[in-house]
This record gives sequence, C-alpha cells and structure tokens, in this order.
Amino acid sequence: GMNGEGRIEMRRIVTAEEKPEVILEALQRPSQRSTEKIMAIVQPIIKDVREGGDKALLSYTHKFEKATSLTSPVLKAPFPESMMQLPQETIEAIDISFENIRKFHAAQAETKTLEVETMPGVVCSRFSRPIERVGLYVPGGTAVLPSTALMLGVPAMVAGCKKIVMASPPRADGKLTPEVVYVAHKVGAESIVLAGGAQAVAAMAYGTENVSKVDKILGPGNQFVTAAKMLVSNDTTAQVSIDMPAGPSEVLVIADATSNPAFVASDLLSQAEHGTDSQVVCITVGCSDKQIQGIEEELHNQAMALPRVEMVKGAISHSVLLVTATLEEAMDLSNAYAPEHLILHLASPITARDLVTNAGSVFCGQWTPESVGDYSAGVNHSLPTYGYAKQYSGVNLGSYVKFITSSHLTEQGLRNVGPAVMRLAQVEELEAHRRAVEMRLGVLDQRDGVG
Ligand code: HSO
Ligand code: ZN
Repeated sequence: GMNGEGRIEMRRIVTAEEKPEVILEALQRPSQRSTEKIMAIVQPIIKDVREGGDKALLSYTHKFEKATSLTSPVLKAPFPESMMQLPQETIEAIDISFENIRKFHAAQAETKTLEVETMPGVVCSRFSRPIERVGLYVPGGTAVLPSTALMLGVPAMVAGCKKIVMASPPRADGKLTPEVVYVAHKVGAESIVLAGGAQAVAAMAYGTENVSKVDKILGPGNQFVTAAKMLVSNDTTAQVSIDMPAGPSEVLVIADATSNPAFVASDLLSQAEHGTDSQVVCITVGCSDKQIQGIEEELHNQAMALPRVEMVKGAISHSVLLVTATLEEAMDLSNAYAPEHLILHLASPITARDLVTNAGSVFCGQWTPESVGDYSAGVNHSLPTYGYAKQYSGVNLGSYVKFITSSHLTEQGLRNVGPAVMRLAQVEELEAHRRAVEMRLGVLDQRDGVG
C-alpha cells in the first residue's frame, strides 16, 4: 500500500511471525467482479451478434470503440501494405521474435505417429491433426499488444491450422495497430475482425456474413471477453472450444541474498504496469533487513520514474512481500499460489526450478527478466492466471491440435485380447459387444478347423 508520504511499497510479512492463515490470506487474488453481473451484460451482446450478424457487430464497434467511420467489421487478407507501414527497427524486432517463437513451438510437434503393441498383434497408435479454424483474440485496452498476436498466431501457423482468424478492437479512427496487421500477414491469417469484447468472441463462435466461424477461440481478454468465451464454449449449437479461463496478469519473484535488488524491483514493476488489477508477489529467502530495504527502495524509485506509475500504484497496493528463511518454504508458498510467471532470482535457479509444481512459465536467474518471455525468447506469454496453473498449461503447440487414436489388430491380436473383451462385455451385460468378438473368433476357429 501507500503510506502517508505516498511511498509505493508492498505490504511486508515475515512468515515466521505470522499464522499460516494470515500468510495464505495475503496470497489471495484480488476478488473479481461477480461473474453473474458480467454474464448478464454479455449474454444479450452474444445473442445480438448471433442473430444480427455483421450489422450488430459493427454497431457495437461504433459504440464501444467509438470507431464510427468503420463500414465493414472484417479485413480480409491480403492486407494492404499501407496498413503495415512500420519503422525498420520494429520490423526487425517482430521478425526476430517471430523466428524464436516459431522455433520453440515447431520443436513441440509430435511428427511421428506414436505406436505401441500392447499385446502381440494389438497395435494402438496416436497421431495429431491441426484444429482447422482458430480465432485469436488480441486485446486492445490500455496497451497495444502485437506480442499477443505473435504468441497466438505463430503456433497456429506452425500447427498447420487451415484458417486463422484474428480479432482486435480498432482505434477510434477505425484503424488497426499496424504491428498487429503485420503479424497477421506473417502468420498467414485469413482475416482480421475489427472488433473487441464479447461481440468479437460471438462473431467468431457463430460466424456472420463476413466473419468466418471458428472451431476454437484463444487469447486473453478482460472479464467480458472471458465471460463470452465461457458462454459460447458451453453452447452446443456453437461447437467451439476455448483455451483457458483468464484473469489479471501476475508475477511471483523469489529472491535470495545473492539477488540484485534493482533487477528484482524491475521485474515486479514489469508486471505491475500491466494494470491496476495485476498482482505482484515477492518472496525473499534468507535476506537481511538491509537487502529487503534495498528492494523496497528500488521499487519505489523505479516506479516513480515510470510513465504508467498510476497503474503501478494500483497493482502494488494489493501486493505483498513475504520474508522467508528457506528455499523450501519459499517454493511451497509459490506452489500454493501457482503464479502465472515465476522468476527465480537465486544463486542456483535450476535447482529451485526442479521444485516447481505449479507455475505458468519460469524465468531462471538474474539475466532472464520476464520481458524476454513476454516478447522474444520463444516461450509463450499466454499463460494460466488466477491459480489455474494448478490445472492448465499455457498456450503451446498442443493448444492447436487434437490427438486421434487408432487401433489395428491382427487375427492373432484378436485371439489374444478377445477373451478379456468378452468377459467385460458380459459383466456390463452388453451382449452385442460380446458377440462382435465371439463371431469373429468363431470364424477363425472354423477356418482353422479348431473345435
Ligand atoms: N506479461 C503479459 C504479456 C505481455 N507483456 C504482453 C507485454 N506485452 C502476460 O503474460
Ligand atoms: Zn508483460
């Protein structure tokens, strides 16, 4: 919080001096606006777009983005050069990031069909196929996010999705961020839907006259976008899935006595500047009071010099610094929190990484700021938040494919496994199942003159 002098500082808790409840309470996420209220706002928007198509979608964009000059809600490829005019430095930065993200996600491909002979003559296989049509939501809001277009678009391209539809809210002048158009062009997107919020999600889920219907919608967004994704994925008439539930962005930094306080503070602030609802947690391990004060001082001083200091103040006001004695304790707390990003400012970050059970993405050592993963290292930045790292993976190549299994039996295979099948079918009293095997075994026995 902020004290009388307007100092930007995190609430400090020495874990050895507090009850476990107090510590766990401090690690609670800030509560979200009630989903019921959000759903009530989002539901009619979805219905409107589903029934009214392009016209409804466009009117929401006029209303919410103030882009009243816009006459079509969709931009189809090939995108005009004039819409992707960028400084050479930006093009190079996007190209380098694109290539790193491409490499890392291409390495995740399971190119060979997995094959296991479970019994002689019983072969089980698994192979992957791309999801044909994907819808990628690139948020607008307080920052333009071409990096999110990269994180969602590059793996879609690598996976071989046939149709990539992007959606992003246009600016008030009706134009898109040129960086986003350039990325859409590079990943081979079919179109860009010029809309944001629940209306963009609805358009991609159901399709309109000009918006292509998709099979899966991915990408972060505000609570309206998240609610819309949940609603359409629950509607069997939409036949659409989503990546994961999304919440405000967060980071947990673990710092030991060897850490550089300025670096630690800079990482906390990178996350804090995303928005007032961002959450930032710092856990120190065996640090002296002087070292902790060093982090606090850096946090305040660096924050005051940031253009987005107001966002930072909001985020820091519900953030916490936990003072612990051992790495084991710090890792236990981190695993219980399940942070979206975990940064290990430790002498032996890889040893600590082995103790991670819940986290979206881990950043190891003082030379690995989260920013490198947010933009260019190659890892994905679309990650589970709000504690969902306990059950979800971040966006990865697997998010764009589905796995298909197959089995192939020889005569001997059926002889080997058939009796078990018949017995279990009998237990379940599913006679047709049993006979499907019995009939075949009978044919084999007769042919071979057995019995
Ligand atoms: N840290 C954000 C991603 C991002 N950062 C985009 C900068 N631009 C959520 O992982
Ligand atoms: Zn970020």
